[in-house]
Amino acid sequence: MLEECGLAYRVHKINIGTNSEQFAPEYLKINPNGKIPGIVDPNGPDGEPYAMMESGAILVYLAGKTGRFLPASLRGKYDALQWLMFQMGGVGPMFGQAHHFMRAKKDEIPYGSERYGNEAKRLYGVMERQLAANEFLSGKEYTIADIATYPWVARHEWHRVDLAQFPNVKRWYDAVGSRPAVVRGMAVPT
Ligand SMILES: N[C@@H](CCC(=O)N[C@@H](CS)C(=O)NCC(=O)O)C(=O)O
Repeated sequence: MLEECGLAYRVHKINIGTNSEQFAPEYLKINPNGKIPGIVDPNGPDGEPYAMMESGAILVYLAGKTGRFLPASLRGKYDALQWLMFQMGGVGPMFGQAHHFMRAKKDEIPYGSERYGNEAKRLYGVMERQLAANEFLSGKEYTIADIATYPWVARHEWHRVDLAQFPNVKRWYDAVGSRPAVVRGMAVPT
């Protein structure tokens, strides 16, 4: 989103693998939930620094700040917010759980892999139907819903989904992934 909007930013890498950096008192002031991402806008709503957690809220904030990627029409706006929340409540947590059971555990727990792997595939089915009828997730426009969802679909191999089975998701994935700002954003922080 920062790349798409051409906003200047500084990246602070937080290693969530050691179970410590995300819980450091300084970081908890930015994200009290101890998770990534978190941002600090030095020029917040009142001109003072403003810290934020929760990627969906951050995207809505940046869309409001820049006037980009959240349609102005009420229908377009609420369509985009629905699909943003679909990511926040479905794609993010379910794919994340699939990764936990399929990748992070030393000894794979088949029940967890099956449960979250099946749920991931079901969510791809929902996106497939939506993208068969629409160019982007919430309609004709590229929005913060697409920006939020793309990085999770970029990990389809981790949750063992073959994009060949979801041709419209694949078409959308290739189109979003070819945007220069997305290429730059996906290369952060390395
Ligand atoms: N709903 C949150 C989810 C944040 C989240 O779960 N972040 C994960 C990485 S994808 C994390 O920081 N995990 C580290 C931990 O739980 O200790 C958002 O969208 O910002």
